Amino acid sequence: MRTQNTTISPSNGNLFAALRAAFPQNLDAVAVETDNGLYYSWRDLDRATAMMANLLESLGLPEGSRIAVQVEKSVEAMVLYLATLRAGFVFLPLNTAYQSAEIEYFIGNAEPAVVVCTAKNFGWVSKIAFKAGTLHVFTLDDDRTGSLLDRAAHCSDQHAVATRHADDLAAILYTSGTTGRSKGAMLTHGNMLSNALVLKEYWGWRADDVLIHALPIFHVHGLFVAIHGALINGSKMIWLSRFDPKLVIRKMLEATVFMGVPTLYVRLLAEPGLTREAARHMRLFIAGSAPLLIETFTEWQNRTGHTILERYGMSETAMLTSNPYFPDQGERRGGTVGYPLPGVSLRVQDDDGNPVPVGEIGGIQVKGPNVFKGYWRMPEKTAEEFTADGYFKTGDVGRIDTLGYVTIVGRSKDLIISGGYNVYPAEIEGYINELPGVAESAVVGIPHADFGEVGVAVVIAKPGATLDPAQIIASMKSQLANFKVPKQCFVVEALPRNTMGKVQKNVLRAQYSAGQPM
Ligand code: MLC
Ligand code: AMP
Repeated sequence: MRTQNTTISPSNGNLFAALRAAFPQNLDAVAVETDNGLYYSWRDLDRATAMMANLLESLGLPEGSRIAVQVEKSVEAMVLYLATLRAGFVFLPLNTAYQSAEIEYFIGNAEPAVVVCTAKNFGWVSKIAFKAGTLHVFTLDDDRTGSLLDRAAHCSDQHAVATRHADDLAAILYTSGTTGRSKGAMLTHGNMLSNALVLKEYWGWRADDVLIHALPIFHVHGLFVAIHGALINGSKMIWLSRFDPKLVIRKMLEATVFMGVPTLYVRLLAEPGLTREAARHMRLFIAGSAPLLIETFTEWQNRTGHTILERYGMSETAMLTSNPYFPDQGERRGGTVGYPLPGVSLRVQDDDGNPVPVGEIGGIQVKGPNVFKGYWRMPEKTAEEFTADGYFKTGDVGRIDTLGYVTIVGRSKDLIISGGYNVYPAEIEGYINELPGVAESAVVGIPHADFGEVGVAVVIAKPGATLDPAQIIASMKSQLANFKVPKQCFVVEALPRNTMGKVQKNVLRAQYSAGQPM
């Protein structure tokens, strides 16, 4: 059994201090290589984060200020994240697909002191931000332009990392709930550092590893698991501004580690260029954020000779379980998410709060240094989601087998995971129900070859009203992030209900999955 690395134990609990301490001695080595031919050394990252941290500090923001960011993926956007940590503020990343009503909610709820957006969106984003009391709105584009960089260019490249306690907030990630609006999961420096250190050991990171970074950087997977993983290990990243399967395959010859949601693996498998030869330089393929089909797991083994390592986590907890990397810890089992990570206590309980026997199904609950502090300004909601003895109820349903492998079999939360993004039916239904002529609606997830799962909307018209499904979809597209928009919409006479009058979503799911609308 390997022990957790203890070489990085900065006196400062700031996550950035630990990441910085792990930079290699040779600061002139390449830290990040981009798909448009740019090279950033470790010194560049150090200087750029210092300058941006100095800029943030120069604004005289109150302690705990949130820095909300909705920008395209770029190294400078990552620098902004690291600079926010470095200066001790709280990072709030926002999916680039979010539209104005969604952004208005997040900014109104989080009350960020600083908002950073693209130049293209400055008009409407700044209007929303200033209305919510934000003091500073900067722009940042993926071609290294924008007012944020202009201002940072005038700042010193020397900066002492702000001292933070492990329990201080580092980031807020918005994640929707089963009911109501999105909740901000508050993650601390300690949550993320403990997780990064555990994964460094568990996945056997090596100093000469090179990570292909192909995920967006506004969610846990791309922002924390991937970036922290490379930085805490002083490893280079090959930075792709967007996922491009052909480019990933080409870059595999220069890399050793890849992380992706299952859709990325499905799309890579569709490329004839994915062969054993193409993957020969790689050490590890990691999948997560959504269930990896056993067919994908097996086909990957056949095509590349590599066994994908599947792990499981969530915004509120970072990573919780992982299949083993080292063979002496067991095999990587397709269809399972592996063992609870060191330090994570994971149990399965029934609805009455009793532990279920080994191998039986129940709600997954977790406890550990990686588990978040609570939902932003929602103490009641936070209390509801924790048990009396301090376990967080994940909303995932699963079982643990006799060897300790965890399998996720479903979710008690009404959630669709589409291409690794979460879509909450309640939010979409709320939107559809407001459209003229709609009496009610139900949104369910059905299997999809590319995205794993996609939403389907089933809508009932008000008496006398006529609804056009195409119009309903078009209306959603104009208001909601594109990945949330159901791929199909059906107008029907009635929804199936149980004796209590509750809509039977399992019946709808079965009907529409089988392609047999009512
Ligand atoms: C894009 N589209 C999607 C979609 N992504 N539809 C459903 N689900 C998705 N995920 C739709 C768009 O709406 C658009 O439709 C069309 O596809 C083309 O859009 P695009 O932006 O060009 O798509 P593409 O670049 O191909 O993006 C697909 C993708 C992307 C798989 C690369 O979705 C992606 O990067 N997913 C990763 C998400 C992720 O990082 N999740 C981690 C969460 S963290 P139209 O109709 O408008 O043309 C987490 C915790 C943990 O869960 O454990 O890790
Ligand atoms: P998010 O709120 O975006 O962080 O999504 C977290 C959710 O993604 C979890 O609660 C799970 O439902 C799901 N998830 C993450 N990893 C896996 C996995 N490997 N298998 C199945 N579901 C997963």
